Amino acid sequence: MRMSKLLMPTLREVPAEAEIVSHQLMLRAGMIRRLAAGIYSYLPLGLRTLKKVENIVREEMDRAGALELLMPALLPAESYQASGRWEVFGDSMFKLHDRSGRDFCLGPTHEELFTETVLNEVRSYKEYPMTLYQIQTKYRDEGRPRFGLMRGREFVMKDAYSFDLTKEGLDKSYKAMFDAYCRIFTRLGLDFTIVDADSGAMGGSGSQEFMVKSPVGEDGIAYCDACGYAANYEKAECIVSEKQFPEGDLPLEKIDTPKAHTIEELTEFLGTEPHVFAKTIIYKADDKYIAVMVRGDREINEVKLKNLVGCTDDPELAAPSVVRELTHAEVGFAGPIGLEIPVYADKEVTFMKNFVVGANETDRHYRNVNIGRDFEPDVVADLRLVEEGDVCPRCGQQIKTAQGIEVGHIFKLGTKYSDALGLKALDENGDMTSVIMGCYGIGVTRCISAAIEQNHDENGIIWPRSIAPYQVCVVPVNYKDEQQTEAAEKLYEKLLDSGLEALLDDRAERAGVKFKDCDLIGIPLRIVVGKKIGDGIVEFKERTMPEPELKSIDEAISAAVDYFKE
Ligand code: 9G3
Repeated sequence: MRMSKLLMPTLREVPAEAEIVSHQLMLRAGMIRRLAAGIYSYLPLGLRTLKKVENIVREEMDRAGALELLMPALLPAESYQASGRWEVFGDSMFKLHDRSGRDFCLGPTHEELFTETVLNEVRSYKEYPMTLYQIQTKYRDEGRPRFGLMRGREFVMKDAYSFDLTKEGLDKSYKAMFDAYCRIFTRLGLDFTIVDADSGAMGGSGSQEFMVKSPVGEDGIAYCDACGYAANYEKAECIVSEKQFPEGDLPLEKIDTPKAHTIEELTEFLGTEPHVFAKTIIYKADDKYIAVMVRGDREINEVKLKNLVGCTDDPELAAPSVVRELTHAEVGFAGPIGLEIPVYADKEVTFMKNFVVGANETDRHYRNVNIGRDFEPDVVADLRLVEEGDVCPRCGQQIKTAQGIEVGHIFKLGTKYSDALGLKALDENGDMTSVIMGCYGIGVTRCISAAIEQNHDENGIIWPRSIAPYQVCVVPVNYKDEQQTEAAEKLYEKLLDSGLEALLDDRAERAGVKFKDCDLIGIPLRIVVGKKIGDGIVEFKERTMPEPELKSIDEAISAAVDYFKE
């Protein structure tokens, strides 16, 4: 492609709207342009990379035996109403009406549609197992779209759905997708970690997320270098870590703690460590209220709480008016003693001795509280958030934490959708049974952002060679020098003839501008045609190499061909 003809509106300055590097560089490199919050146009360079990512996903899904379909994005409400999800996702679902007033939505995900397709089109149980997939634009009206393609309201997802007659079959389909995902993210040049994850609203028997470690990732990861354990922050199992407490069963005392609402104020006032205090937080779980206790130096894990309580909606903090009604005290003085609602305690609370809790009286606390004598929790479970330095639940070594970008998420769904939509088939005993499903997502456009977050420097993008928009760029140093421009043309033609995706920077610009643009858009190889062309020598430079190598024209061509053979 001649760059004098390429629509590549590079920017010198970082647009104010972009907070993270990948978003800044995609705008500066002229890859995408924002149309509205979370909605982007793909200019030529952005579209070329998007298609390369899609094709790698497609190749590996096909290799894994999955069949590609394409579903509509404009969907009648009925499918989601049948599964009960029409209301569940509230404002996140883009809903609209057609001219006759009929309810439609822009598809956010397609469990229902794929289940219906199999229901309508698969005639015999002999056709199972099957895995179907699509690479398609999804729509979700995110409350906080941000970070460019990282969290958009319109984005490209590969979503796959497996259909089996037995649990063993699901395990096999799931493993095939797991292996395909490992190949996909490896080919995309992403350094990824696989973490055990919560299945959330999807239900089912477990899920795993493919995470790209990055400080701008929205998900927390807890992992152990020693044994390879890795889990999403929300799911990570916590081991009790004991702390020092005063010995013996000291007598219970009610004490004045004026205005000591928070841990900090309380420990300051009492001159104790945070861990001597047990927090009691009142939650609304669906239509009931519960008290949740964790040690003062810990945080409550609301995903674990939701899964333990089994509530439909996310548990939320009780309103101050409710707290006052239930505890007869201002917020900040709640405690388990004399409370009328169920008390859920994190395991670590049962190891506390002579500790401090709210007295359910404003400005009053109890100290020297002991479980058994003073109160009994109704439920004891792992309810706290994992922390850096915790003990690994698998091998006992140190847990580390990191942020991650979720680029893939695979679920063992079970029969949630096949039950809801009536997808049944004969099993080996000749009985009609609900088909067992899995679902598997990849954030295709999000992978582009993740690749840049992991591969860039101060000059711009460093594309993994498999998804670079072009592979090699030929740059004549002096566009007024006929010998250089003609040699550059010839070299460019030879590279094309060798099957490479080549750019020729034939713009009437200074060499420095050309070099800067070539680095900014992240082209893996650059071949410079300068004064040495008189001796048949060119400069051959990989994007990550500090200095170019001198090569003959033919050596440069074969080196470029070899570079992309890997
Ligand atoms: C919705 C809306 C937002 C959503 C969903 C549905 C997330 C929704 C979870 C999934 C699960 C899997 C198939 C591919 C793999 C992931 N946000 N999820 O279901 F209606 Cl508005 O999408 N889907």
